[in-house]
Amino acid sequence: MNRGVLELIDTVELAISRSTGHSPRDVITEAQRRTDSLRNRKGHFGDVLVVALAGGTGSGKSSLLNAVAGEDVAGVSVLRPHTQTPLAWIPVDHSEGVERLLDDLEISQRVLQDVLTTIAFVDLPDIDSVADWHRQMVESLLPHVDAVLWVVDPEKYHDEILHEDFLSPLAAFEEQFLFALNKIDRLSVPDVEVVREDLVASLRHDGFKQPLVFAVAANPDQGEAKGIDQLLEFLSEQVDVKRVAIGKAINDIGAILTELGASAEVWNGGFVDFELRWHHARDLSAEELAKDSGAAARDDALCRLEDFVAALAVEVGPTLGNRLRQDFPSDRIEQAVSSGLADEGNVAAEIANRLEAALGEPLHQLLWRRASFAATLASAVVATHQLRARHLTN
Ligand SMILES: Nc1nc2c(ncn2[C@@H]2O[C@H](COP(=O)(O)OP(=O)(O)OP(=O)(O)O)[C@@H](O)[C@H]2O)c(=O)[nH]1
Ligand SMILES: [Mg+2]
Repeated sequence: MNRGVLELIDTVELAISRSTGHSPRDVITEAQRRTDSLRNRKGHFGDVLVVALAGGTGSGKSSLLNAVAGEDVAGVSVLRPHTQTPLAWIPVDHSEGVERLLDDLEISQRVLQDVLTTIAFVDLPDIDSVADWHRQMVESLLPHVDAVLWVVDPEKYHDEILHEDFLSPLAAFEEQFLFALNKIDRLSVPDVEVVREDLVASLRHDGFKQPLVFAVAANPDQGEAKGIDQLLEFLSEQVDVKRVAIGKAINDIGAILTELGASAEVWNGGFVDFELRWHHARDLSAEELAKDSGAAARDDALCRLEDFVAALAVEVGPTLGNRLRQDFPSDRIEQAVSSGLADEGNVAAEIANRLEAALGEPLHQLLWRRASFAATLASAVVATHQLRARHLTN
């Protein structure tokens, strides 16, 4: 799915770039604006919700992944730091888009899972001890993943590096951030809420408006993990939210294409018999002029060719129509007729050749550009229908 939507956006952009001169300028500008906003949409453009786990060393990122998985997929250790290279835990049945995303992020450790069919987790090394792990890395992750789950523990949730180097400068990405206060088994029950509120307060201080904090115990010293179900419940709701957003994006692409096509009147296919009709008008004029090059015959030829251009201008819609009228005014057509009769003893074939060079070729070029625009548009429309069908059946 990921690949589908992004490739479709590429095709839409190609259609937009080819629409110049065929669709009105304001329609093109609006189509470009809407396409840009689709491209700038945050997160992974696919049917799997991709969540990255970030945080300080020992906060419990790998333990959280293991708790979600119900088995040990990620190495956990009391020795710090532990996770050295990122690990992706992805649904067995994932789209090619997920592979591409992991390739882009250079994540080669991939564990396939059939526990959560629509959620993938990426366990990252800690933010404080890996030498080249810096804020830019989180920033570069953000357009690819749907969410970053920051895992903190009750001892280090005030950590300066975490707040000053990461969270505060990235507060604008609040929509994509979630927080897990881990190791709540180390706190008394009333203290869990106190610490949670204190964390919320420091996140507000960092610039977050409504930070979302889940209290969990991924790997408690005693007993079962806590709070994982609530976290997963929330993430599955996000899967639905995301599906709706992608459905909207596909519909929006459909609307952009329809408007581009309608404003250029390319749907009626009225220009496809151009060659045939042009040859007819050209050859008939050439034959008559070869027989008689007097003023009346010239007027007849002029009228026939003018009618041809005028009819074409109506069929190709207002934008290209105006261009045709502008580029092929009466005096240009008159000149073409005169140039067709430049030599003494003209024969029809030669006149036809000269009419072809003076009118046929330039008209052909304009229409060829329109045909390639129409073809790009048509293939994008077909791809949109296919994608919508796939999205609805998924
Ligand atoms: N008491 C308690 N200990 C936990 C909990 N979650 C994790 N731990 C312990 O915390 C330690 C660190 O856990 P990890 O999961 O390796 O932490 P990490 O964030 O992946 O650390 P790095 O890979 O170094 O970044 C381990 O000894 C875990 O057993 C929890 O909920 N409660
Ligand atoms: Mg780890």
